[in-house]
Amino acid sequence: MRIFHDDRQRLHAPSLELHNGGFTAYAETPARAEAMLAVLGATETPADRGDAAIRAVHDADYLAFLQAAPGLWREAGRPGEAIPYAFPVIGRRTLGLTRIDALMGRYAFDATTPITAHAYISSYWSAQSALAAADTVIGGERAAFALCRPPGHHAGADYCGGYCHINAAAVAAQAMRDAGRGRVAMLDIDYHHGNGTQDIFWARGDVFYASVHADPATDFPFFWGHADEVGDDEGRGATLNVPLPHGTKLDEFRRAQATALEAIARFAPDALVVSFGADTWAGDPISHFALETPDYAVLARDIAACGWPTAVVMEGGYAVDELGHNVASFLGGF
Ligand code: OKP
Ligand code: ZN
Repeated sequence: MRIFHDDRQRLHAPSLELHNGGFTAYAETPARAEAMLAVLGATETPADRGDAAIRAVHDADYLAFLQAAPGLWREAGRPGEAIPYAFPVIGRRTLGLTRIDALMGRYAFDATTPITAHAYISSYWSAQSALAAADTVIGGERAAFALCRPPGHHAGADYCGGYCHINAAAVAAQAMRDAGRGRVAMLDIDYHHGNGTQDIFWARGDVFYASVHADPATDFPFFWGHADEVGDDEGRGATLNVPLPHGTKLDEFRRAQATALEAIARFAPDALVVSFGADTWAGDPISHFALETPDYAVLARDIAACGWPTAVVMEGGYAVDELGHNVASFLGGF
């Protein structure tokens, strides 16, 4: 399987994150990509397809902000990484504020996603890797892998959060649509619900979003991913959420994925984008499922058996030492 990755995806390297009331080492590190590269072997550098496909998913003012934020932070006299702390929650106007802290809150939904000087460039190339995988699949290959890092599925059209700034999987799905694939499905099997992807396609009937994830009653991102969220307007019925409890093992996860695949089959997609996270692994430091390394091959075989041209986009997975093996197991299943 062709694998796409660009070195610039490893520039973004926040130092700390707010975790359970204190600061701990940032979990989403460049070492994650290095661990995958060490096991997977040869990768290809994606071509630069420009930002039109990114603009097809994200708002222009948000993308301008992502690029300006590190400079505004420095101009405000701040050391280190730009981190928000005040948010215009539902009901507050976003106003025309220009203070960096107001902008940070306006364009983020959490405080765990610093905008470093390299956040945009790393996320840009992560999206380019996803676009290369999408093009490969559109070109006739059965499957391709975008070794994305930073992840993307928590980023919405105009917000960052959950370690994500640009939604590479959504960019890939939209690119497939724009290349003439009439119906595109997305299967998100990261431990966390992909709230950004869900929001982006919430009111659209041409892109189906199905997610299997930890119950947001107990897990990040809390405010999305509940079973009664099914989409709206043209998109009503084109969103499916299957929340699962802590401790979930292969059998239960596989049944939930089968429910998602059956719904996708009824949608009858022309192509599939998989948001794959290995943070469902039993030893993941920030998650609470109990999948084992060989289980990923089982899940991948179930997906491959559906026969849809499939672009796999990497999302989470924070047990760095096992990450490469878990990803290799999954890709081997194809
Ligand atoms: C990104 B992806 C705070 C706990 C949760 C955000 C988790 C983002 C996961 N330290 N922080 O879906 O793997
Ligand atoms: Zn995750």
